[in-house]
Amino acid sequence: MKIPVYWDERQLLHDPQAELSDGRLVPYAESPARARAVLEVLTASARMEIRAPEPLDEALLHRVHDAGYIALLRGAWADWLKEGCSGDALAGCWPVRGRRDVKLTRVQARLGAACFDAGTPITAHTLAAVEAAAAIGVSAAGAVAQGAGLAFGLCRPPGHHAGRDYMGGYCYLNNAALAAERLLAGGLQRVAVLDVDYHHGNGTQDVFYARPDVFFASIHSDPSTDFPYYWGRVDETGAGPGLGTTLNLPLPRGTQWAGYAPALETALRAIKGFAPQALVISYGADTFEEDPISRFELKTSDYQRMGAAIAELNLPMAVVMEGGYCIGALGANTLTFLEGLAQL
Ligand code: OKP
Ligand code: ZN
Repeated sequence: MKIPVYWDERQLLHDPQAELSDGRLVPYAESPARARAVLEVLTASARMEIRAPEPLDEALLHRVHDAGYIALLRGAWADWLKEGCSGDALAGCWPVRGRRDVKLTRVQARLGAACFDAGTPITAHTLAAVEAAAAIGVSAAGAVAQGAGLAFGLCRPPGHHAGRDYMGGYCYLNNAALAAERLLAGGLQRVAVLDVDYHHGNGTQDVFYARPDVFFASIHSDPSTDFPYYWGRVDETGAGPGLGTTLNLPLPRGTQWAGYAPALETALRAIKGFAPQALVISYGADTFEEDPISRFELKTSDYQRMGAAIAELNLPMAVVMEGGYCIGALGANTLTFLEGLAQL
């Protein structure tokens, strides 16, 4: 059986100009070339079958994201032009913590209240790309709900930093959270999300923080040194009915496979203890040794090990693409991971 790979060309249309990095405006790292590189390698593999996603289910989208936030995303570009702005739509004014809730009309202001960094500019085609990525995440989960043992959503932009009502870190809609909700909508009682991106998946954590039916485990660079800074510490374990269903495993910069493997084993043991019926994997290849914005030191062959270890859970798996910025190795790293998961 071939591995279904969901893809939509519209994801390439999202192409912001620049981002802030160490106080400089630099070319946007989350570029269309990333997705093209992965698509090219997966298309060339006889093990993969490229498929178009199902149209995005509105009810499912509203289960994960706030209606006002969805409306903001959908209207932002037109509102931005109406306000006479010409660059990418990007906030320049943010509410300070504790600022009282005020009614905002200007999109310039509303964007500021709905993002936690300057990494999510909105362009003319961002909405189309973001909705395509969300549909891809849902479709990969749909394939699993219908019996596929493994499906891959080649999502771009990524999603794991996006919360119920906010964007940030290149993410607008949470593709992994949507995938988990799709599995639950298909009749499952318990789903786990394993996030192996270099950066903590704060959006996914927030969406499911008080939920007893979704276990969230993340292995990431220590937030005391790395983005997203305000989430991802070990004492964040869930709240209310979701207490104990969040597991954070921060690792230091410079981590290699020898340091990564035990954390992965800890995450897998905890997931097994939760007894989920399916697994969503937020896959980021920015743990790679040559990643330009990250500081772990995994090698291409380590992704085979990572995939094979996760496959030991013996769960159906919907994988969604998150980060990974070493474009030259992104395709090979992703294919190697999927081959490990499929135990090829
Ligand atoms: C998105 B994903 C760069 C500033 C930080 C944000 C990184 C977002 C990563 N010096 N930029 O988790 O790969
Ligand atoms: Zn990342």
